[in-house]
Amino acid sequence: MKMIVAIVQDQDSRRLSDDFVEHGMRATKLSSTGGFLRAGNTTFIIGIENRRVEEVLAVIKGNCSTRNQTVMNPPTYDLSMETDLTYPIDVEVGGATIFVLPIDQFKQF
Ligand code: 2BA
Repeated sequence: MKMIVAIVQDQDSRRLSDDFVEHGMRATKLSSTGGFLRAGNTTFIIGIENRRVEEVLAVIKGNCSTRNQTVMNPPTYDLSMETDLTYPIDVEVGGATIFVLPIDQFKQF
């Protein structure tokens, strides 16, 4: 068994959630916040048999789009503060950031 952790954009989360149900894939949906943009996103936790991992990844891929977002004041690690941060920058966000983890045990009581 594997655990898939998928971070997706809020705009894609409803459709993805519906598709998980339609495909008989059990998922938990968490509200999360991106560390860079500090904007809301959605994290799904999916416990799934090894043989269905690729199927889950295909469902995620089919529902998540890449989008450009403009940030006015990106956070900086420049401690000298010499950089002018008032200009907008474009970042490409998503479709989905995915981690596939091994599971030692799965129990439900
Ligand atoms: P955020 O951290 O808000 O990042 C949003 C987008 O900003 C990223 O899109 C990336 O294009 C850009 N970005 C992030 N950190 C950056 C940096 N230090 N410098 C320049 N640009 C940067 P994605 O890569 O598609 O990530 C979307 C969201 O997925 C992230 O939101 C974060 O919540 C999560 N994520 C991405 N990589 C992760 C990782 N290695 N570990 C945990 N969460 C991750």
